[in-house]
Amino acid sequence: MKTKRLTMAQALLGFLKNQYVERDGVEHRFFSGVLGIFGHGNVAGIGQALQENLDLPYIPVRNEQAAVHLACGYAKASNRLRTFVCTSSIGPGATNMITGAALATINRLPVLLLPGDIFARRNVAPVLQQLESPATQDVGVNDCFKPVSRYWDRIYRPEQLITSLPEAMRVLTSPSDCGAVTLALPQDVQAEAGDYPEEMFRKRVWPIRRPEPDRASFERAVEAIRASRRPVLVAGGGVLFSEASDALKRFCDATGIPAGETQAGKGSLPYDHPQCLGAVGVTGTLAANRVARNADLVMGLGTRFADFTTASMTAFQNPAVRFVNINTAEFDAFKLSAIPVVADARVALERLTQALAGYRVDADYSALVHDLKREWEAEVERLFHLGLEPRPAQSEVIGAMWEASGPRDVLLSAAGSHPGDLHKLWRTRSPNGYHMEYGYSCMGYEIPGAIGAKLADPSREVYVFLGDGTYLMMPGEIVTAVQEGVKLIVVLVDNHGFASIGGLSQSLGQGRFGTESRLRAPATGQLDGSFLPVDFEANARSLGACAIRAHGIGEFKTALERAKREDRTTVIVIETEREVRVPGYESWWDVAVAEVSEMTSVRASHAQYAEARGKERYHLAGLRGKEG
Ligand SMILES: Cc1ncc(C[n+]2csc(CCOP(=O)(O)OP(=O)(O)O)c2C)c(N)n1
Ligand SMILES: [Mg+2]
Repeated sequence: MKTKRLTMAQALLGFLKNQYVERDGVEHRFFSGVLGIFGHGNVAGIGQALQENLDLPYIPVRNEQAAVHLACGYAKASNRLRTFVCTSSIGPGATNMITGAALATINRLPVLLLPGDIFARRNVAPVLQQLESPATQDVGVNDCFKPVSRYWDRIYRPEQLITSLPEAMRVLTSPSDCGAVTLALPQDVQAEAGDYPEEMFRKRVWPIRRPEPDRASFERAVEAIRASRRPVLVAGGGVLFSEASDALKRFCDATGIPAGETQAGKGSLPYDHPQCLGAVGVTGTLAANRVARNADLVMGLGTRFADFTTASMTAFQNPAVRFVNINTAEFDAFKLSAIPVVADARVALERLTQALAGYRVDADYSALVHDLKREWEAEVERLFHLGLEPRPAQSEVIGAMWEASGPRDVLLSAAGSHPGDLHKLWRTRSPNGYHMEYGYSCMGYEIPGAIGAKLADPSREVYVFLGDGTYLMMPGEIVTAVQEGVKLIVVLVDNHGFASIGGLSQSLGQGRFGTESRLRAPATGQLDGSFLPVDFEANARSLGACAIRAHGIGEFKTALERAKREDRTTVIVIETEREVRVPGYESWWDVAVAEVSEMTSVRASHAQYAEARGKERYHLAGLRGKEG
């Protein structure tokens, strides 16, 4: 066997830069570079190896958490066909990545994390930033990555790379198991030399499979769909990952079945497709929620049925409702006692369209879908043009942004009141035109995630929509956007605090306690003084962005036009009327209310809560036998 003498870090990068994936006959280099921050735990190992491998570009970020968000944004916008590697020092640099790892795994996005780790050799322990244990020497902070990683390993000896890396690649490229992969790299081992087989550094192409459905489940699914009179599709993120939008369109055209969309699946169909009902669930449209409530068959397509989709198990109220789930992950396919079709979305849709030839929903149902959709579009128009002065409602800001954007532009957001409003109101015109991180709904994802989305496709304008609260979590990544010459249009909605959680608090009888951005007033000792004097415009400008403050919708529209002409990241700050919110549409979300309280408002809220919970259902009937 021919070998090459390299440090573990040199061997690792030598391997990673030669990994490719292939789907539908198209090849992609899987890792586009390495993101991170150097410290003593990686500078001599990975840092040195990066210098010798400049064809794997190194991109410094401002916070390790943001590195993982950036990689996730990139992977999501690339339909999981490409990603980044993230390197960190040991200790706090490493643990900063844990939130990102959870986000990746929950959203089923491939990211490779390489936290530095304490000395394997141990004789100099405890090293700077080492967590010690009196019970064992075999534990450290990187063990915290285990529950949030789909694959986790620690490389104690240089040759362990040779068997660990193929496992990491298997998981990262798996359509069903993908998520964060963590390889903890002790800082001494990173720099240690070993003899690595040359074979390890040859180009390797990993197939991204499109699994076919098994015959028995498929036939049962076809039978169930043919027998249904009020079927509805729930399109999840799997549709986009599978690039199944055209297949979905053909399926809907042929069968007349309408489709609601989850946050991750929004944009699976263009908003103006006659059977696109838009958002479904807690943040759903009236059209989708009404259709879902009465459906006798729900086809879950690439969805994991999170509580926002099932409206905390209240969305599907037809006593006879049954589920057919199409998913690459067996785990998701079996949810809600569905007929499990473990398969790729595109393949399954193509097969189903053929097998269902001659089936079509009746004219009454199509007419109902048509009417509900028309009513919904009128509601969106109303919310886009409320005409509030001097401060517009958030829905008007969304409307102006939508009107300014082009059909291929990307809207990106993650947490606050924005996911709910955008899920309902944004009119997605092309696949991946709506990029919402709502698996983890992580404040701070927006700016780094958007850098990732923009790097994935620089030809698309990326609009970032975020709140004052979420902006303050990670404004520093504007610096990374400037560094990389990445242009984003960031719309910062200032409503002086957490309008979303404030609204929730209010609805629970808690009067917005602790959710407004206010000074502590000396008179009361409470946070009930005037609004915090944060100058967001100056903040964004100080980080290198172009910054504009817009007063009212007219100025906001002008600012958007200017932002479109700018060639660098532009932040537009607009204050909104926080009391005017987009309502819910016949839906419910289970947030447990205090069962006992001194406060009458909380007691009243609990009484309503107990009643609403009565609508929550178990869906157990699907898999029972014929006699059942
Ligand atoms: C990292 C993180 N911490 C806390 C939360 C809980 N949370 C969800 S929305 C929100 C407030 C967001 O405030 P802002 O960005 O101003 O948006 P607004 O609610 O005003 O629309 C909070 C604290 C979260 N989603 N992520
Ligand atoms: Mg806010």
